[in-house]
Amino acid sequence: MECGRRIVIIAVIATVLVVVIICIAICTGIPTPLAVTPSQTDDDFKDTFMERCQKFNGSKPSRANCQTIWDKFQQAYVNKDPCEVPTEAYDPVIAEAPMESAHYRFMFWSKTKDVVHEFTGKNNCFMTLEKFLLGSVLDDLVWCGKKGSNETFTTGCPNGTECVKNPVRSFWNRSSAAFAELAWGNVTVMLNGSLQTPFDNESIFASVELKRFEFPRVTHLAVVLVTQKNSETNCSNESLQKLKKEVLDKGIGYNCSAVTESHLKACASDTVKLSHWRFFTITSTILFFSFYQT
Ligand code: N1C
Repeated sequence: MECGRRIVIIAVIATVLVVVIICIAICTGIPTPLAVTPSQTDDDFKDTFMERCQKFNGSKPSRANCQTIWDKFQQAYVNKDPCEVPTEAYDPVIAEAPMESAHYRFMFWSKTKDVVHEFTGKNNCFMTLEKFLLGSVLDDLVWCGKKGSNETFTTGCPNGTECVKNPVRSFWNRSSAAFAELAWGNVTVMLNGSLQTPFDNESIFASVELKRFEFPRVTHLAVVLVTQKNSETNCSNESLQKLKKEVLDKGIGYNCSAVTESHLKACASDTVKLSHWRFFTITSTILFFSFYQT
């Protein structure tokens, strides 16, 4: 009997202890087998947003600006069906963080993001959308909202194949449009020479950016076709001929040159080792040759 009571007391204490441990684990976010793995919370996403915003170009913009930018950004998609976010929903945040045109060369890309970033990362000669505030803050992030909730979700968000008007796709469509409207002079696009169709009508470059290039604001488009050693695609590719026609029809100049990825990577790593002047010489050489090939 005595022994039975002792077992009951031990069982009660053990149960209380387990419940307390689980409660502490849930409250502090430590994962337990019984707790549902939480998706990234609204706060985590906002923290990343604010941190990147604050770090952008040192201390600018101020914390107050980042808060306003955040407020306008999340108003675009919170409490909305994640398949019904139009590009215009981002107009207020684009207006809050405008991009400024300066004396650099505009760089566009399609299916070549990594190599482009490697190439443009260490120098300010070429400007990509991800070098502006919103592009740099949101690069590689996923977000969406849900009707009836004021939270930002980062898992279970629809992608481009599930619905076109999803928050991420609409954001890139809207900011790419703003970036292309800003572009002027000789612009460059890096396309993927490992693909059969480097110029894809469905891409943001083709459907949003190119549509906004207008002569005389944009005078020339230099296509850099990034190839591998055994790539079969070259500048005479059918899709590139369509691109050439579309560009020439607008009165904009066109040229195309194929450059191997290893060559570009070598140039990119040279930017770290070499002086700016030497890098400028290499970059200019690539661009110079690109003008004499079609
Ligand atoms: O559809 P894409 O390429 O042709 O879009 C690339 C094109 C670039 O010139 C950029 O200026 O559009 C702009 N852009 C981005 O800067 C960007 N950063 C990250 C478009 N999309 C961007 N992303 C993400 O990559 C976003 O999720 C979008 O849907 C993809 C498109 O990449 P892609 O198909 O290689």
